[in-house]
Amino acid sequence: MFDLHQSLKGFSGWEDTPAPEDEAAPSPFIDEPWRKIKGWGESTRKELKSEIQDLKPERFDVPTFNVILTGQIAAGKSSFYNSINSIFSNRVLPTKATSGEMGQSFTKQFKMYPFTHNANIRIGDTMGLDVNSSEVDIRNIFKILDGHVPNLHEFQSDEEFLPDNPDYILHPSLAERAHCVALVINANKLPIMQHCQVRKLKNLAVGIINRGIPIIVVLTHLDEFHPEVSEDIRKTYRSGLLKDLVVKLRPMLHGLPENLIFPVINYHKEVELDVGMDVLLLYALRSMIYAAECYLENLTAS
Ligand SMILES: Nc1nc2c(ncn2[C@@H]2O[C@H](COP(=O)(O)OP(=O)(O)O)[C@@H](O)[C@H]2O)c(=O)[nH]1
Ligand SMILES: [Mg+2]
Repeated sequence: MFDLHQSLKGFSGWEDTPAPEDEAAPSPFIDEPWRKIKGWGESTRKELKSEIQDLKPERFDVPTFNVILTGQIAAGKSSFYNSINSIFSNRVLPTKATSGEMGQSFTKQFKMYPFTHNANIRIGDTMGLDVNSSEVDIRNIFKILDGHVPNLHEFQSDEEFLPDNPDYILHPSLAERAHCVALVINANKLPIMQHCQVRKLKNLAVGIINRGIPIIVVLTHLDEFHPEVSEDIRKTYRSGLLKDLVVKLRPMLHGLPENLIFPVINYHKEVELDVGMDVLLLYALRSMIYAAECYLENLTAS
């Protein structure tokens, strides 16, 4: 049987994280939370929502904060977008961004969604990477981040989007570029990720870091990764398993600080909103806009 605890020790695809054989399995819960948040109740949800709704890029020469979702295929990018829309609509919405199995055929399309609950935010849903992705796919993601790709563009498989394409945006303005990248990663798949996939994610991260664009990691499928957490979501930051996962993820993302990594459970089977799920999702979204704000601030200052 697959043993997650055992697998976390070795991290099959993670060349730089060997672990001694006799190390005890990490405790599922620790006494002190490894992250402190304002709370898990209605007042926190309300506060985060109103804060996000008020954020504007008014000090900068751009109409919107542009957040681009990328990462693994089927990690939950479209579901994340749907989940945050559900929270702001006060009910679990039917799928808007293409999600699930059906979404596979559309994963090569780039789509920029307006966020109707705050018109100052746009969220781009992109194809992600999997074992079959090539270097060209990674370069095409960089083209999106750099603003060369128009909304609704369909990438042809294995074809690099180049300036000779009539749709190519040659000189994108800051308003067309990414101001933050959300790397969406399935927490449950991470410990069993293959070398080649880890390498691709690392390459993606290097390219984003080299561009100076901030990265926020969204760790999805927390419910599957640590099922006891989904029974009581307020235990999220007391999960030793999750803490261990975050510690092991950081080197892969070139030492990305822990406070830029956000575990979530996307709406996938629920029919009612859950305040704890919303708090996790809203923290992730708020951090993306904060990061975008910081990025624009730095560009304006320099
Ligand atoms: N259990 C669970 N399933 C999820 C979660 N997020 C997404 N899913 C499911 O994972 C599958 C892929 O999600 P999708 O949003 O289409 O992934 P994308 O390819 O990254 O856009 C769908 O069946 C979702 O319902 C999550 O946090 N927990
Ligand atoms: Mg999708």
